Amino acid sequence: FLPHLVASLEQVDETYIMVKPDGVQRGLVGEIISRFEKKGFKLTGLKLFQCPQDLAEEHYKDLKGKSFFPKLIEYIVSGPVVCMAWEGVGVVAAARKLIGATNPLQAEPGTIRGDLAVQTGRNVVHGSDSPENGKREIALWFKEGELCQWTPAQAPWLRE
Ligand code: IDP
Ligand code: MG
Repeated sequence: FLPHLVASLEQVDETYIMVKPDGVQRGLVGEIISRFEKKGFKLTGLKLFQCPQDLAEEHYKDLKGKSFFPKLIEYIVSGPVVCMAWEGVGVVAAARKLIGATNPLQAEPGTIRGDLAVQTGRNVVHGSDSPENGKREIALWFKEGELCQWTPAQAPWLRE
């Protein structure tokens, strides 16, 4: 029982992070990538991409009934996005913390949205909300061969 518990605490997860079109237009790509890089997570996928309508709708399918859904899709396809896959122990929840609340006015200072945005409809960045959605979204946005498995040189300095 105990080894199982320890193993699950140490489980490496994956999350899909995306700089939305406003973040790209505002020149915040480097700043946003930097926050995840400095924290110590591992980048396994990265591309600038013009998202087609059907992919935006599939990505946000759980929000399909919402009144803001059409404007959300219009926003996501309005210009290029930066797609990223990040890996690490606890990366999904930690990335959500780094990103901050959905409404940037409620996001804490120090978070990406808290520091860099003012409106829910222009909140600069996406992050998966569960390990399952992390896997689902990475598979949706990246093709085979676009992801890299590698060992960062700093690995032993990040985790004992
Ligand atoms: P999250 O991005 O913090 O996970 P979700 O509730 O999953 O938030 O919503 C997805 C995205 O839809 C938000 O990041 C935001 O861009 C947009 N959105 C959510 N709620 C609203 C709203 O009330 N008005 C406009 N856009 C919204
Ligand atoms: Mg969400």
